[in-house]
Amino acid sequence: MSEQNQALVGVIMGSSSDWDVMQHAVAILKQFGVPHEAQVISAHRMPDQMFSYAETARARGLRAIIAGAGGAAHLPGMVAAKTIVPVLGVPVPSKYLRGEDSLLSIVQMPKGVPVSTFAIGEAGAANAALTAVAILAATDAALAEKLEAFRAQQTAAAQAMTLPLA
Ligand code: RP5
Repeated sequence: MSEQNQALVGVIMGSSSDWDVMQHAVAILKQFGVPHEAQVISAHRMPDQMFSYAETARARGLRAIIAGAGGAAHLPGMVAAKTIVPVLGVPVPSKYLRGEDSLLSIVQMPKGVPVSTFAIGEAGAANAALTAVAILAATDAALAEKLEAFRAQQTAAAQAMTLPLA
C-alpha cells in the first residue's frame, strides 16, 4: 500500500515486465496524493488470485482499478467481468506486435461489460491514472482543485511554447 491510507485505486499488471509502463500510472497517483496499491496479478499465470482481487475490490474500498497487460491482454476484461468497480485498461507494448495486440485484446469488450481503454504505453498509463483521479474528484473538492490546476499548468506550458524559427 502506498500513501498510507486505505487504497482507493488499485494498479495491477500481468507481469513485472509491465512496470516500465505502469509506473507512470503510479507516479500520477503519487503526484495527486491518491491512496493506492500496486501489484502483479496475472490473468493466465494466477487466475484464482485475479478473480479474488476483482471479487473483493469493491468491499475493500477500491473506486477504480487500473489494469495493464501486454500481448493476449485478458487481465482488464476478466477483472471487469467480476466487479462493478470501473476498470481502466492500459495496453502495454508487446515484443512482436508493438502493443497493437494488447490494445485490441483490451478494447473489444462485449456490450455490457465495459473496460475504459487507453493509449498504448506510457501516455495510456498516465491518462488512466488521471481518469481515476477524475473519478475520485467527482466527490472530492480538494482533488478536483488539484486536477484543475494540473490542467491549467499544461495550458500555460503550451501557450509558452516557441518554435526555432529564423
Ligand atoms: C502479459 O504477458 C503481461 O502483461 C506482459 O505484458 C506479457 C509478457 O509477460 P512476461 O513474459 O514478460 O512475464 O501477461
